This record gives sequence, structure tokens and C-alpha cells, in this order.
Amino acid sequence: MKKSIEQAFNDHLNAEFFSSYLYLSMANYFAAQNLEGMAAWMRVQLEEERMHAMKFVDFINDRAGRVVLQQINQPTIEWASPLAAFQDAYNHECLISGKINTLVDLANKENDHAAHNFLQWFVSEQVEEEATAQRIVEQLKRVGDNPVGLMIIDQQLGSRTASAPADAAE
Ligand code: OFO
Repeated sequence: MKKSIEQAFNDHLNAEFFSSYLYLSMANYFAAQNLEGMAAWMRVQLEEERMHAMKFVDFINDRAGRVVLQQINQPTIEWASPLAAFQDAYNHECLISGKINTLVDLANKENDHAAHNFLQWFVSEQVEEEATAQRIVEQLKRVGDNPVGLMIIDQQLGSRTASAPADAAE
């Protein structure tokens, strides 16, 4: 694979590992708030992010490139509210979508059809990632400070399983 693609994919797998780290941090925040459902939801999400990172690892290895693991930045550990945390999650997913789009542009520029094809899964996935986070943000906005509403959302999110990640907010 071309060095430019290898470098960009290595940078991106670091961003996916950071996503995993960020959601672990959010899981810990929710656990500290006794919002066990949200904590559980984030724990499923962090595993998904690790899987995303591993897809890039596998692709680089399959193309006879070299994976270079880089330092993972420290995530935020405190949020003002569950809404603030999920708003951050949504903003983060938008950022990741932008990075995926940039990778697609690079794959096109380098005429790397395999990379382009590989990235299409992520293009679709990011639509789901953004939509899911946004739905939860809207639900949390709707309940505001109502503790019963918050408890219901917490219970709903706690039912998320690894096999049905996209439906967790519904
Ligand atoms: Fe990997 O999709 Fe979220 O960050």
C-alpha cells in the first residue's frame, strides 16, 4: 500500500482507539453517577470502537503495510450532565465522520480502490453512529431535569447488547 494511505490509516486507527477510550471514560462517569444503564451502553460502544480500530489494523496487515501504534490521548473524565456527555459523544462522532470522509478523498486521490471499498463500511457506519448519539441527545433534552424521565432513559439504554448497537436509543 502507498505510504500516504498507510500513514493516514495508522492515524485513523489511533482515533478509533481514542473513541474507545473516550467512551470508557464516559462509562466511568455514568457509573459514578449511578446511571448503570448509560454506563452499560457506553461499555458496548467502547467495544465497537475497538472493533473499528481492529478493522484498520487488519486492513493494513492484509495489504502488507506496517501498523504503528501511537500514543492515545487522555480523554475528558468529567461532564456537567448526562446530556453534556452524550452531546460530546455526538460531536465526537461528527469529527470521526469528517476523518472518514477525508480518508475516502485520499483513497480516491491515490486511486486505491481497495482502500476506497474498505472505507465504504465506515461511511455507512458513521451515519448510524451520528444518528444514535443524536437520538439520545434529543431524548435527554426532552426529559430535562426530570429524574423519572432520566431513570427511564437509563433503563432503556441499559438494554443495549453488542449484537444490536444501532437500536439502543429507540
Ligand atoms: Fe468508530 O465510530 Fe464512533 O467513533
